[in-house]
Amino acid sequence: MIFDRRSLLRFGAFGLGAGAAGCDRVDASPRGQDALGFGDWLTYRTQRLLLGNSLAQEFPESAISPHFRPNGSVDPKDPDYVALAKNEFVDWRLKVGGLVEKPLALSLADIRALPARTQITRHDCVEGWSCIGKWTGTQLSHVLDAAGVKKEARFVLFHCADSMDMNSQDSTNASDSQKAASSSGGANSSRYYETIDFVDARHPQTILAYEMNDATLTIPYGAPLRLRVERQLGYKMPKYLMGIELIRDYANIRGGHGGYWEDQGYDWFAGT
Ligand SMILES: Nc1nc2c(c(=O)[nH]1)N[C@H]1C(S)=C(S)[C@@H](COP(=O)(O)O)O[C@H]1N2
Ligand SMILES: [Mo]
Repeated sequence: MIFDRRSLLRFGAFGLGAGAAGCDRVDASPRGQDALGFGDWLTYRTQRLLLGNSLAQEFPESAISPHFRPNGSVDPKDPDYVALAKNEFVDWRLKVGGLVEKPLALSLADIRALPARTQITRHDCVEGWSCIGKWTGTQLSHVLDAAGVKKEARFVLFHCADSMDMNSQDSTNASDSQKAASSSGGANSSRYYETIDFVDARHPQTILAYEMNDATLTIPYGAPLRLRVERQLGYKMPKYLMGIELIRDYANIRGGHGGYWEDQGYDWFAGT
């Protein structure tokens, strides 16, 4: 192919922008043009129009990176997470709630019992590096279907175990226990979180991964469970998952931009 997907996207934004704006068969922007800003909105509409439900490239075993770079949190110090890790996550449960018919609390065994998918994909971090890894997990859609998503839900919110202000060694303004006391949904929490729309949530390569390169997922890479959303940049793939919440809007959650890094100014839509 002459164009990679990024240049196609750029071309699309110039060449098909007006057409995308006039076509309503593709998804509308998540929060409307006003909320996203014109550039983001146009990117979102153009990407969804051009790429639809296309698959991210998958690679052969020989392409797997000998060392996959771990990034962001690599060893969460939050006491509740440390306690779960100490017991090899047997007491860990993935809570599924919000706008669902049937709230769930799934163990790792429950999740491993769901149909599995394995994919070898390239992870692109916004910092400018890429690694190829092999991921095994269950499609997020299986979990969504088990819980029964209510029709008002428009986004999937992921709650993580790791507080981002506990990553740096010199964060001395509050004790660890005080920080751990702020719930993952609280406005003052610094726990990692993310949101995705249903185009990504229902995409076949969007999996809750519990294995990497044929081994149980280890702590640097997000144990016991992390999301893979293969057509998005790395920060859209939360590690250390604790809960999934179905929501109508993310404007009233934390900084209001739909994710930890989005609240620091990154784009909500990080599609490639
Ligand atoms: N919970 C959590 N998830 C996270 C992060 C993080 O710090 N905490 N960092 C993100 C970023 S920026 C990247 S590039 C990837 C890194 O995944 P890896 O450690 O498997 O390379 O995780 C993403 N998910
Ligand atoms: Mo990243």
